Amino acid sequence: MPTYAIGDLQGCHAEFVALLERLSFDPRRDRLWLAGDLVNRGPASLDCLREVMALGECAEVVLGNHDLHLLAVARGGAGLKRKDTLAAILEAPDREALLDWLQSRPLLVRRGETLMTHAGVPPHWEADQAERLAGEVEACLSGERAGDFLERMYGNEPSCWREDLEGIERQRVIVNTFTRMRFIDAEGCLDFAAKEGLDSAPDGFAPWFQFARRDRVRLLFGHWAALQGHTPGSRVNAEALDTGCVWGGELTALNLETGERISVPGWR
Ligand SMILES: [Mn+2]
Repeated sequence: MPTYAIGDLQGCHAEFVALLERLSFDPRRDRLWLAGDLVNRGPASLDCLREVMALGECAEVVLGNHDLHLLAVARGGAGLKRKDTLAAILEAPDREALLDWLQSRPLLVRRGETLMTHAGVPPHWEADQAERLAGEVEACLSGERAGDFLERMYGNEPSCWREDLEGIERQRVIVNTFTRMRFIDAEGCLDFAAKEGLDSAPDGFAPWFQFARRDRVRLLFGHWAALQGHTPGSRVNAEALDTGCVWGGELTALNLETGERISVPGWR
């Protein structure tokens, strides 16, 4: 009963189906972990959502920034952006069921010492704390005032975590960390200005996985296509899953038991 972890689909439905075929994936036997950003930028976000939702209990999914953007547009009053390819979902007859399902996905999945989030887990959050903080935002998304939360979730401030943050400021740092983080500094502050390239880190900032952490948990993450599946200079046990399917790279599955990576060509 293999478990496979796959990075950002971003609407690459045909590639997702091809990868599952390559794996001889059997939902009665195998398990799938998806690192978020199921939708947007690619050609078939609606099909991706339907396909993953139909997998039911055999797929574990965490929310990415594009998934949250979809929810913010549909239910939080946010506007579509020029490059968004979300219209088919917003107009779909099963839209509410798809959005309800998406909104009830977690920010973090944990099995033992393996944790999956969309962007990663910063060194100043140990596994138990990361799980608790993700739970705080998951409670907002499933609560009666989820619409309010989706309206106020966006923003780059505050950019630094402090344990005494409260309310929307606290929730915003948690969301931004788990779904948007790339470069951080030694105090754990997030950068939002740099491009994806590893050489674009501002002074004093470095990729989050280059800072040592006290535990040795295994961290699975997507979000950062420019890494091409690598974590150069890593000082933690982290595995990059986004190999840029929507940008003409590949869609990759990591076999969590054997460590083998299996890829199919991305969208051209
Ligand atoms: Mn992302």
